[in-house]
Amino acid sequence: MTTEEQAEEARRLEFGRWLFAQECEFVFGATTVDSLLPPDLPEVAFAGRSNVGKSSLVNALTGRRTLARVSQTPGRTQQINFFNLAGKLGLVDLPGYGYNQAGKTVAATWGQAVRVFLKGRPTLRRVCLLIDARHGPNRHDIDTMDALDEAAVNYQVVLTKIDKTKPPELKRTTAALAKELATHRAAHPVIMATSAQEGIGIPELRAELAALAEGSGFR
Ligand SMILES: Nc1nc2c(ncn2[C@@H]2O[C@H](COP(=O)(O)OP(=O)(O)OP(=O)(O)O)[C@@H](O)[C@H]2O)c(=O)[nH]1
Ligand SMILES: [Mg+2]
Repeated sequence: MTTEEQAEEARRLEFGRWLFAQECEFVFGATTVDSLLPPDLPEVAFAGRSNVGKSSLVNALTGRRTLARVSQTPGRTQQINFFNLAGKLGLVDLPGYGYNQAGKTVAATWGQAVRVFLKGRPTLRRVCLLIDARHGPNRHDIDTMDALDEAAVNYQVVLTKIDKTKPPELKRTTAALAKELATHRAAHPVIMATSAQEGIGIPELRAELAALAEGSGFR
């Protein structure tokens, strides 16, 4: 990295730190397509299988323990939850896929609302696709990648719970994923490695996402 690139990186990190230290409020939880919040701010959504750590990541990014509800039991988040970060960036915590405790009909409605949201949201700047660093992608994750490719929605893989992996394992998962991502046209090539629990990779992810916020001045 040149000195100039280092200075740019420091500015990105600082802006991310600043933005995510601002007020973040829960706005609305939608369960149906009709009740989605009207598109307004640039948005980042957090998607991935149940229990992968989406709500925990939203809390870690915003430095709040209880903004988004977290649970030991998969299927905790059952709505499309909209958060407003400083009036500059929308954060959207999605219900997980691959598991549900609710009745089938309700689950189908959520699934449909999520699909409509992911495919037709004009303000959606990026989807963070969360994948457990211990397990790598499963069939559902690959299907989601394919659907996002088709909808031309930019997405970035965020590995979660890296505190539970050893470096060689993490390296293997990352290498295999990079190979997979190279075959997906809407995928962002950079894989973020995080632990919401230990705060690892959180400043870097803040910088990455803050660059998408209104008036950030970053690309
Ligand atoms: N060790 C470790 N555990 C984590 C981490 N992030 C989340 N967890 C745990 O994983 C479980 C699920 O976390 P959630 O944030 O509720 O997961 P989610 O993806 O929102 O789940 P759904 O809402 O059910 O789709 C909880 O027990 C968390 O404490 C992490 O970085 N490290
Ligand atoms: Mg959740």
